[in-house]
Amino acid sequence: MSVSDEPASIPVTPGSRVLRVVPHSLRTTCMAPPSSAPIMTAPIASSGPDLRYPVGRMVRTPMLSLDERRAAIDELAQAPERLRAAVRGLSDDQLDTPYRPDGWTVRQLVHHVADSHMHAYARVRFALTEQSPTIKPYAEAAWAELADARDMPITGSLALLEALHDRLVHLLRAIPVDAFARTLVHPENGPMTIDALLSVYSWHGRHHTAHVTALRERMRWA
Ligand code: NI
Repeated sequence: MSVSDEPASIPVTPGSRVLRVVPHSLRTTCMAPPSSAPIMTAPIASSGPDLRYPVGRMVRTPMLSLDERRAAIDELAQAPERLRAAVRGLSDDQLDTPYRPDGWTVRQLVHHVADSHMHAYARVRFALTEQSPTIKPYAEAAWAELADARDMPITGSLALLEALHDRLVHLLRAIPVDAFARTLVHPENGPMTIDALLSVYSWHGRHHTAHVTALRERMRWA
């Protein structure tokens, strides 16, 4: 089964929760499983808080208002420093701690955000320079198991994110309003506008940073 790097938007009915049963090979991914995975409902009380979604599930918004777009770009601008602050002072042992049972380690999370946002950077550029190009998904769970993502210091990925976001944010603040309606085609999720990419990736940085801050709180790490 291929692994979608960004999930389809999943409607959440107020007062209800869904528990998605996924193959073990997918459990380390930060993202929801593909829509073909079986779904069963479960009462929230039996499973406790869902550690995977500390800021809620991603909502992909095809068209943002001017204020929403400005806020999303501002969030992208702040994301590298927020992640850097979230991991500041952690030891190697702490960086190698999974953020939840069967989850990625903090180190893998940081490298994953860099992997993911390199795709964001490239995807925006493809959408701006080609006519509705089809982009390449990637197997994010497999990428997170590669040697550099498992073992390397996080300094490189933090610096990479700062450089990527500097360029991406400069670009997004420079393009005309109608450019945000330009599209690319995700082979699994269908057509996506640049606004949709913005809504996805602004959430994505906040999502993984919250994994780290929530872990620090639970573990009572200073
Ligand atoms: Ni992710």
